Amino acid sequence: MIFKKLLLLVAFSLMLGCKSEPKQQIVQDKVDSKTDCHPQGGRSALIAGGSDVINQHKIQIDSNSIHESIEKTNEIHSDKKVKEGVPDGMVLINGGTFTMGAVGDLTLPREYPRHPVTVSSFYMDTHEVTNAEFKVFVDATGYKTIAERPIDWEELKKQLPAGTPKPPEENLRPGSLLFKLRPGVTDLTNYFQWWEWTVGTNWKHPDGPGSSIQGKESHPVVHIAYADAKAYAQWAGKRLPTEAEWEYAAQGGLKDPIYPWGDKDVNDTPFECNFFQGQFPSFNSSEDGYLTTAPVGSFKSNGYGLYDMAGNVWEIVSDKFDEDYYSMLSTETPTINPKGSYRSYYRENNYAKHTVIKGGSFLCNDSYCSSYRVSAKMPLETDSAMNHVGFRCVQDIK
Ligand SMILES: [Ca+2]
Ligand SMILES: [Ca+2]
Repeated sequence: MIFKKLLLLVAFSLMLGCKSEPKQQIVQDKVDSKTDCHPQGGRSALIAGGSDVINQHKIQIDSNSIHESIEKTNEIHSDKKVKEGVPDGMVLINGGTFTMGAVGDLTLPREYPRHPVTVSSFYMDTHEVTNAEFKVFVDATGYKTIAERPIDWEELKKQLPAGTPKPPEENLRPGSLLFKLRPGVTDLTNYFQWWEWTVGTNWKHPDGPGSSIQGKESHPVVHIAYADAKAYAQWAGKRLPTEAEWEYAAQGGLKDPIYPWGDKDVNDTPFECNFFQGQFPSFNSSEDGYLTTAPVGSFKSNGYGLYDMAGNVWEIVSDKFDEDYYSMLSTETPTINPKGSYRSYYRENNYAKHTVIKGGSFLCNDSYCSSYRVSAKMPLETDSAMNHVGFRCVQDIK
């Protein structure tokens, strides 16, 4: 299969006449009407039949409820500097105050308003959790990921509009969401087109049934849902980062950078991260060397020694996704160690619960969400896993 893909890529390169010359990237227009590349509703919507299920039943939300019962966490801020005892595979992120939210001109409303945030010091994994690392956890505990478990229709339908018909039994077998290149697709406003509910897909079979992680031990683990990431973190004596910790760390000590490496355009070579070149979603030229995941640490680290804070795979953080969350916070006084909104709120689909994911993936490019930006974020249904979503952990300083 991989060989076949390589052949196709070579054929495309020859057709484009750019085999031995520097490649001119195809620059797509930005899609204004849509902002996310994920299907609204995650696996529940795909299993139940696609975009119509969600779009015909949009919930009207009372905007007055947005400002109710805001929960802020005002823990004692610690900026103590620890020089010794950094756990293996982690770096110390010294706490501080930064401005969180929108930087650059490809931002989304959910990234506003910019607001000051203070985070305490913590340790952070230098790289996304790999297949090899996740296997140690599974071997030790027998843990089965969400994507490996049978689906209970009674639970699933709670995340769908009332009256949604039960899908065929074969769709309720364990599986995950798999991105499929769609040659010829030019309408980018329906992101159900390039995601498929694929039975038999999970972290051990990341590209679908029959695929494996052999030879991908150092690639980030994928098809991880929120509960899976939390379970791993707990077992490892760690936890998931808050979005504020993640964004602070991604800045790498720079002041208001667009990307973890600064403001150099993501499309300028040499590439700084694993993202999508070509024509989304029809043709991935993989000029950066990677069609899907790359081994962790294949690109330069940011100023804090953190790899792949942009691209490769999205990273699950602990905050609930609420696109109006930042409007609840002070723009004058730093919020100390914010842990996210009290509620999950995503206008496109408020049936499911969503968590925040950060950093973008090998599927991101400027024509869509440009989510390799430090301040970018997307929602992920808490019961859904995908082949471009993984995570990394942090640890408190004792
Ligand atoms: Ca790539
Ligand atoms: Ca990443």
